Amino acid sequence: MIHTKTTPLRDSILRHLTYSFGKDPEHAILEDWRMALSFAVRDRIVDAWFKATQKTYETGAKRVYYLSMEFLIGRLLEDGIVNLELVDEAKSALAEYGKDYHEVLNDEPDAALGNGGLGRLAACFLESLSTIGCPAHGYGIRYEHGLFRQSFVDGRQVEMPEHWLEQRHAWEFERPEVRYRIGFGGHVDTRGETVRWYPSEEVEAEAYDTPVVGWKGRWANTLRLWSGRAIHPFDLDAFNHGDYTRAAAPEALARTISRVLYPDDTTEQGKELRLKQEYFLTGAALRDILRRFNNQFGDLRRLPEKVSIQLNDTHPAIAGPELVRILHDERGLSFQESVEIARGTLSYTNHTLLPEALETWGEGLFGKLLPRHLQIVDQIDHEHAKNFPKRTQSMRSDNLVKMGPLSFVMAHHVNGVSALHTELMKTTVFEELHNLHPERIVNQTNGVTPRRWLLACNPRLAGLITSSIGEDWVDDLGQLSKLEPFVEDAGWLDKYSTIKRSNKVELSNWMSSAHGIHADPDMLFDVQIKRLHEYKRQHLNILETIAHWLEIRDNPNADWTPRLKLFAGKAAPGYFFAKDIIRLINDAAAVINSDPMTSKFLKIAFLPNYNVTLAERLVPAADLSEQISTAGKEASGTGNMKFALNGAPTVGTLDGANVEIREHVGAENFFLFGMTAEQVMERRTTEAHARKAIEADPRLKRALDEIRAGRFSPSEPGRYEGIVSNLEGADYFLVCSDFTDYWRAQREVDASFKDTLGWARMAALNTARSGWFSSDRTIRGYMNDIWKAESLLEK
Ligand code: F58
Repeated sequence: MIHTKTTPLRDSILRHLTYSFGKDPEHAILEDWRMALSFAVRDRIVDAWFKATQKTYETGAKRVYYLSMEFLIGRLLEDGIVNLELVDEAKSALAEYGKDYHEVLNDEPDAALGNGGLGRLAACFLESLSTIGCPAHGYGIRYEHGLFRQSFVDGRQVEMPEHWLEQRHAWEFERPEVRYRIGFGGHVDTRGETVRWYPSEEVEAEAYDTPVVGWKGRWANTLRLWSGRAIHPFDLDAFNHGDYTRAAAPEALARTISRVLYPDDTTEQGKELRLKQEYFLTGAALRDILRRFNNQFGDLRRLPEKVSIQLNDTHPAIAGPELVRILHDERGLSFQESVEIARGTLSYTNHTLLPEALETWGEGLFGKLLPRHLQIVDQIDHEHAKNFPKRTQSMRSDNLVKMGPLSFVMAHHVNGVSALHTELMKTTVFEELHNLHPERIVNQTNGVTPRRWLLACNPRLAGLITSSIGEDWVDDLGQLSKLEPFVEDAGWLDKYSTIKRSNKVELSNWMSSAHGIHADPDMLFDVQIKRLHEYKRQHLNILETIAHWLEIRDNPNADWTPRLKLFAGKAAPGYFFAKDIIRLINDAAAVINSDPMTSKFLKIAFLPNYNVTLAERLVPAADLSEQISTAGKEASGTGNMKFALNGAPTVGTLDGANVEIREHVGAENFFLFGMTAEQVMERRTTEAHARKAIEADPRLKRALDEIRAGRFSPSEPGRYEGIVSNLEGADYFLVCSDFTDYWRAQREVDASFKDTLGWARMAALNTARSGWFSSDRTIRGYMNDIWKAESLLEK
């Protein structure tokens, strides 16, 4: 029986439970119910998926390909249910079987195939591409182990492998017929004009497809993830000789390639595997893209007209040389024309200005794994230098292959992810290349999908919005501005604050049952959730918290605004300074939370294992959003947008998209502090800036003294000497220099929060004025300015 829209969900669930999973309702476990519901929902997505594919073929439309090493998609069941508007039906269907909807949703593991913002952005983009009806594929790697699971032991981060596929996964379709051979190493054979690469090692990339459905199920695109397999999985000869390890070796080796997601790129070991992963993804994606193009159009000169490939950071930047290799070496086009076709097809998004995060590869390693590509990079660089003789920024200096300049030269457009970031790209990392190609850099400020980040995660607020202005905001978020008049209505504001309070109660209940953390929902919920990094300055936050605690102790009877400081985030396993910050926050929490003198006014909680699902719990319940990076360092941020949308005003610096958030929500609804990017650069040149800042602020000095004296680590007083001496010394991220102004901004927050109605107004204006931060707007920007692609829903 086919499960169409007309089959009641209740029947589809039972049918799948019975025939797909072989269980009757009496014996089904929670996972069976989750799978049966997922399959029932999936059936309905598949219909839209087929239709979208068919329409793309029929119209011969241009296709967009988003290549990314990360897709942080999180859970998919609720996403499907919400986008197909099946929430009520799913709830009542499960209730008929005596099952709780939320319990069933909570059984789904997070697909954590990404580290942070970059991976989550890719996931929001996929959903928006489907909502808009732009024909698109995401290409990534099907990591067996996603981002590590984090727990705390005595306050320290401990990493454990993540295994999302251990439980059954409902959303992918294995495509054993879609496989490509990906080679590494070997040698290059040149005979006259003919050049051929003969790899010495090959693995197979096998496709797994996940349909991504857009709002109201009008369109669905594909996320195609590659998994590594051996070409000859089993060495029978070795087996027959009793060498079972050698017999299984080819398979084990090939699988290594898609085994784990890289948690950071700071360590040397494993660099080779990372480069292999990047070529594995890119090589497989390009073969697949060209196969599809050939079937439909044939003439490779039309590639830029029919195909747009977006490189999510430099990780798939090998696409440039690989495309040139295929066009030139394998398909016989001239080198020059191959470069032009590749450049007409590729565009590149930069996500960071941090010099240590811009990818480079030692030419030894690069040449060993990809000998032909190294020659091609050299030739591209040579030609570029010939055209621009005064050029100094090469992609081939210091015995390195530099992926930033390579991506820039091989892309028709290069974009930054917020207005400030894009301008800084032009004056810092890509200054010279920008001057040579002034039309190439464009801005596309990031956004987030309103389906997941408001409609699904904050149903109470979504309900109030829909009852106030109708439901069109869901895929036209600018309509939230229609809420502005309601903000003058005290009755409406009261509803708005009641919703925030309910969300806080719900979060408190969850924290208490899941983690034994007891929080009073009347406190100000002050939230900083993101990867741990010195530039994100979680240590500025905890320093201010400690200083504040000491001040409350000095005067425990004053009318302090009660606050709960919430933290969550993972540190890269090899980033020891960041791990020390986590431990300091946990140590400070242990001391401060058990201080009876202050416990009414201040609590700290660091929730373990931050992931998309935890963010979905925290964002709707936040009163205050901490976006406190050193100006000039956070390319955009997207958490900042989720908070503003859900009615948590920002305390933040003029960094990344904070600048644009402040412009949209209004300066009076944003707690600004800190130096500007320009002042930061200037301050770094001031001698002993940190010492001077510490001397000038007794609160800061006291907090640092207490940490140094072991107040939070009595069994090991010197535990945080590294952090304290770093702050007193180099303080590259200017924690000390920004402390005093951060403190001032936080006291302004305290005062504002006391005015309940005023705060509700400010929060509601944040919601009403965040419409611009929808990833639908961002994707339309890419479609118009970069891809020249069209929506097939509007045709
Ligand atoms: C982030 N980058 C930016 N990189 O830091 C953030 O400002 C921006 O909003 C976001 O991209 C989306 O544009 C980011 O998340 C990574 O996670 C790297 C991936 C490769 C390994 C090292 C971390």
